[in-house]
Amino acid sequence: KSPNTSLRTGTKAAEIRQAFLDHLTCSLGRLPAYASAHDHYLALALTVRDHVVHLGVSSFGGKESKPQRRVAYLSAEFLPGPHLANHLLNLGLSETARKALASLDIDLDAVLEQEEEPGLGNGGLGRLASCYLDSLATVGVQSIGYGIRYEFGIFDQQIRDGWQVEITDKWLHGGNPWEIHRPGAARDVGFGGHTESWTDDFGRHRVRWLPAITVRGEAYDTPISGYNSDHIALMRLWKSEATESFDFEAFNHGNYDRAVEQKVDSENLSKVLYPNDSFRHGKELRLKQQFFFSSCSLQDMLRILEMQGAGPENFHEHWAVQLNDTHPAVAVAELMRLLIDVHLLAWDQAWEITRATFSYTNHTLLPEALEKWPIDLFGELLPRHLEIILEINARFLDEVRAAFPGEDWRIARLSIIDENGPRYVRMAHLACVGSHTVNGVAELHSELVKQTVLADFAEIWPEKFTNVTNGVTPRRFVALANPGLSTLLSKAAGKTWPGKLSKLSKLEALADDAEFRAKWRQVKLANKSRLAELITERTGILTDPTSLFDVQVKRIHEYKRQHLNLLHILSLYLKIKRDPTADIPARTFIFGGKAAPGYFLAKQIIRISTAAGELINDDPDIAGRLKVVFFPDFNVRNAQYVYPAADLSEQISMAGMEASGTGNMKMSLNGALTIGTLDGANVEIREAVGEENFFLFGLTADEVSEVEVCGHHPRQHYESDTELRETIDFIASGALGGGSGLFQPLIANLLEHDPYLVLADFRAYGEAQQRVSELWTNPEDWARASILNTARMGKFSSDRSIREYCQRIWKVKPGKPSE
Ligand code: DL6
Repeated sequence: KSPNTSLRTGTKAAEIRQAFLDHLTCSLGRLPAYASAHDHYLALALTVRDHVVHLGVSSFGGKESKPQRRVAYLSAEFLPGPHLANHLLNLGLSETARKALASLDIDLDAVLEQEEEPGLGNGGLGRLASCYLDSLATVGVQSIGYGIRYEFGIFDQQIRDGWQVEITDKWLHGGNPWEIHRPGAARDVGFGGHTESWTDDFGRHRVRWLPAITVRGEAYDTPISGYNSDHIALMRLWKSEATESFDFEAFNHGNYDRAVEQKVDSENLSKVLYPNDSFRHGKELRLKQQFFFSSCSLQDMLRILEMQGAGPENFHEHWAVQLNDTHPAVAVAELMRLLIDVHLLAWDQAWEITRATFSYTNHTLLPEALEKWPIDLFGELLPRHLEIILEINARFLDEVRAAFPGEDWRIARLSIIDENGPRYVRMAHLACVGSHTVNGVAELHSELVKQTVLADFAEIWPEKFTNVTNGVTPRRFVALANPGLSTLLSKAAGKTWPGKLSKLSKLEALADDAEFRAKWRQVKLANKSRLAELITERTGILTDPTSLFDVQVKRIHEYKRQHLNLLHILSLYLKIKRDPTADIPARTFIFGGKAAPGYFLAKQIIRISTAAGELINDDPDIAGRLKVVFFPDFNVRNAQYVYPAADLSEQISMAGMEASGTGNMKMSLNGALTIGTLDGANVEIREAVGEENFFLFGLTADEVSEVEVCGHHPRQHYESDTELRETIDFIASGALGGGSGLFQPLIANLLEHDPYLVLADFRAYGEAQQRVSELWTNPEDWARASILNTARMGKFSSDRSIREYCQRIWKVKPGKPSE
């Protein structure tokens, strides 16, 4: 029976007000008269946390007669965004809290502004993990998202003199009211050392690992609420600490540095998030981070299992463990170690349990992102795990040899150890061999996984491979981010759409209703005005909310081709300069996203977008018809302003490169039309919204492969396309400022290599943009297409994705029946 906490979890405005005041005085030690806005935030957060935790205690509570299988989502990254407003929405308390605070003369919006978001991820992969926790709680699955409590998350981005500058993220500096430290759940994790053999009482050969150092993982829990749900999910993040913080012997000998050495080294482990996405970091600390959180998490699952009165031989019946990309793939070896070395199970039984436990999601085909670790480094840090991996590999390759006699070429390609030159441990191979299911994140991507990076595995185990197309939570990205649209949707499709997104199909009929279209356009215009204000505040640039808001927000990467967009913008600029009467409707081009600090060309792409803005925005000949904005510090909070204001969503990656994309879903759901290639989830979005409501262009993935095989000559495009040549020459001339050499590396890269076929797709992109302009000049037709985009996006709720994982991969039954 759940404890009676009604004093702290009452849902009337007067009760929330009282709980808020109690927290202000009792938890924070503040007199209301002297409380700051940040104190108000902390007090309201603690008030709301009580509600969420109370739900958690009930939903995770006690011993069940037959324990359900739980889901553990292992992810090195999470990007939850600000929690407070989202919990209020999920609990149905937004308006009551507003009233409660208003009675104290406090404005809820000002309080919400105080929250610092946890930037514990780089981009799509981390945000997806957070959407999935939201949906796990919503559909009612007992689940824990395990990760790392980085002290410094993704850097804050500032733009200075047009360039990206990275500023340390200090998300914990004002305190974190959401997390609960669980000292009782702390686990120790070893590194280095050696292994030794011993014989058990039954005369069996055993191995034990004697690590050289041990680090303690401290557990910090953040409850994640679900929409209109009595379940919560937990995000359990591990912080590294020293097992012994102070070496008195060293201190007594006058060596202070040595006395705290272990503390410093241990704490470094969870200090900072590596700020690269789509690029593997061959750094020892990164491998340490991966093992640290994987080991803490598996040990925690075993601890919970024991509390439930079950043994390690039942592990797979109690836990479904999802590997979010290969970052936690070492967990395969760690579970084997825990089962055979610590719990003394036999190898075969342990291997069966391991394979029945894990499943693995691939999120990228980019070769530079596929993780592999030098075998020497791996062996030094994790000697026992290397032994286990070699044993897994030897047994696996024996099976392959038996099934495919005489086909030795398979062995080298399938092996977990890359032996082409210096030896590496291939983490995707380990994840694949150690999992019962492998999935990609959109239909096209899942096919490409089978044809490329894991082709040899797909050939021997075709049944292991499947697809689960990504999804996004409509709570945060529509209900919360776009209140105007939400009101309209609730009137048109009923109030249940945030939990049942397919209900949006009811809007279809209204696309032909002129009155509804007018309301639709009003909402969009209001969102654009809200963003325009923010743009002016952050950049000083004035934009016209009635112009077409053309948005490309995502990590900056060559494969995403922000530079294709910029070439098009500059070609429009030159067109107007040549012919001021040219028929080009007013557009505001909005860019946003972070570049990995060491990725030079990505930083050049940011610089060229700011340079384009400096050139175009105040040019009297352009007279405000084109504006270019680089919106700094794109994060979850800022995204909630940007997505609802987009008219056009730029999803223009080279086909075959973007595994799925999720920004594409968020914008289309908010009524943006997409200009895009047949890449990732674009393919399915286009199928859903109708090809007439999507601006398609560019080479297909097959055509890209063909070009790659036959070789390509970017200079031919440059020479044969006058508009392209003039645009490139214009950039090379130094007309964007900074001298003619400033963008030389970018230009040389395009003309000599063009690895992502920007020049090859330039013409088709320009033509698609021309179709965009034409439709835009007919606002009624545009509004109709915009409504149909929203109406037909029901499939892309993360609730649907999670139900698919539950049914097809985890074999777990959600508490809430499906729509
Ligand atoms: O699946 C989530 C997200 C996809 O939507 C993006 O298309 C993909 O680029 C991203 N992948 C990564 C790569 N990280 N690693 N490894 O972030 O995943």
